[in-house]
Amino acid sequence: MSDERLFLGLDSSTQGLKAALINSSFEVVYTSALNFDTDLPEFKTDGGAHHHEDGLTVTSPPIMWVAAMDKLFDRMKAEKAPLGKVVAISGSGQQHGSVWLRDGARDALRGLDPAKSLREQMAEAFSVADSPIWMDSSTTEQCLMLEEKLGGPQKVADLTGSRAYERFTGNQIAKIHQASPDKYKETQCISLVSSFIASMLVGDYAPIDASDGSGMNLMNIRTKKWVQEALDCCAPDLAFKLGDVVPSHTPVGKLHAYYTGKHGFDSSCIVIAFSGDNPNSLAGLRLQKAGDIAISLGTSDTVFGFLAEPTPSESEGHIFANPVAPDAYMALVCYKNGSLTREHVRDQSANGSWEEYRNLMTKTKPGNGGSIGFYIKEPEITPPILKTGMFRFDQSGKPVDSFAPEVEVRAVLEGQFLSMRSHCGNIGIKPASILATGGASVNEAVVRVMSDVFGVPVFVGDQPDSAALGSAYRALHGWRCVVEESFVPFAETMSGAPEFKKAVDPDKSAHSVYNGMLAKYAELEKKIVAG
Ligand code: XUL
Repeated sequence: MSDERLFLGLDSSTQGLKAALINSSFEVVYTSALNFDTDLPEFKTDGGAHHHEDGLTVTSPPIMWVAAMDKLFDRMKAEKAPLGKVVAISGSGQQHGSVWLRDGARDALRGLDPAKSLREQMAEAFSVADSPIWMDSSTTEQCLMLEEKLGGPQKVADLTGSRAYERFTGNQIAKIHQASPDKYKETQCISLVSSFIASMLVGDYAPIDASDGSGMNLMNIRTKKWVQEALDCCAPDLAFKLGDVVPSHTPVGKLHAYYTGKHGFDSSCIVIAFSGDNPNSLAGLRLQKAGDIAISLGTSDTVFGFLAEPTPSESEGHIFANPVAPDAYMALVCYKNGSLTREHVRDQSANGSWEEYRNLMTKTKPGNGGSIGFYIKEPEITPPILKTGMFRFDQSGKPVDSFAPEVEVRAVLEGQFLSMRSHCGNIGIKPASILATGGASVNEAVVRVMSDVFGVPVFVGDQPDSAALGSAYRALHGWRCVVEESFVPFAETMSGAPEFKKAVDPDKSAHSVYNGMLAKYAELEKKIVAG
């Protein structure tokens, strides 16, 4: 195995930095992780971030991300990770966060000296010491400005894939430009977290990739070029500071000599463009063609979809450029009411027992006799429902105060998946098969309803650290494209990867019952959204 080639995926997330090394048979041969709060306590972060007093501003010190690289690479070397066999590296960054580099940063990157730490050498590189991250929601004013300038939220969504969102980088840039014009002026390059980590590896400014670039409200998702009107609305000379967008499989340079001497990497190792954590998770979940979708069932539920033709919407989800297929798209739809809401219903109606829950489910039929429920324990994002509560309707659409326990346990699952089907359909997701991941994916009652509502088979498999693993897959994919001197389909690169296990096939008659319920569900939902 001495000539075995390895591929490294790094994931700079909100809370820490992870590494996953895979071989060409997709086996994970080494992993490592560090946590910003506990491994770098001097930055005094909470969950990797600083939450400011206004309750809206959330930032992280970019020098902490630099220090984390020193620490992780030193640890990997000490643990004798076979870094000399790594032929390509790619990676992931929490989406939307920005890194502001001043004049002189490029020289520091180019001249990285293995006798010193990255932290020492990058200490003076930042024009903004506190990078805004995705948890920041302080830019409502800038979002309204952008929507007004571009012709409304749907117009912004049509152009950039999402309506203006507070955490999206363009709005964050506009805020910093307005609040600190001097800092803006001093800035030579604005990177995303993803492209910044890649910059440290290649020792130069690495470009933003199209998939993570879609989380900025600045890039045309179809042409993958900056929308000049959006740039002009945010700040002057922005195109220059952002540089050009590249497809996600692009090699962005050779690994800088800093890492060969210091950590034992081979000098031929290349770096493939880094991307956002959600795009990398799409790759890590091995979604390969239009119609592949994954539903991650966790505290919040997230739907990842691979799609050929998007229909962006001002009211639901995000469309990004696809990280593994330059002509395709990915959709991301997040729900706040996920496992905690399902567990709340289990606790109220099934004595906290999933077994009792499953027994209760057998007492009702798909479609629940026409009863429909909306379980909004937390203010919901998809669709936006701020007023929390449980809203139940009988078969004639009349509000009722409660359901019998056997109706209640079915209503929450049917409601959640009808909502997913309806909103995912609105933005162009047409599932051919579903991969269910996350805690609740082992629950048969849950995957049965999921399969019947969507009318497609459901596969299951837990994929922990999907962003780091997806980065390693993308390193392999990008490397194959370089070796073959042309684009190789991701599916071809991934052939031979382990298959996920099929959990259920849809029941045709149950599916047709759900088809008949969709319109009624959407109509009731409209009423709830309207308050
Ligand atoms: C996606 C988003 C988060 C971050 C978390 O739009 O804001 O998922 O990417 O890392």
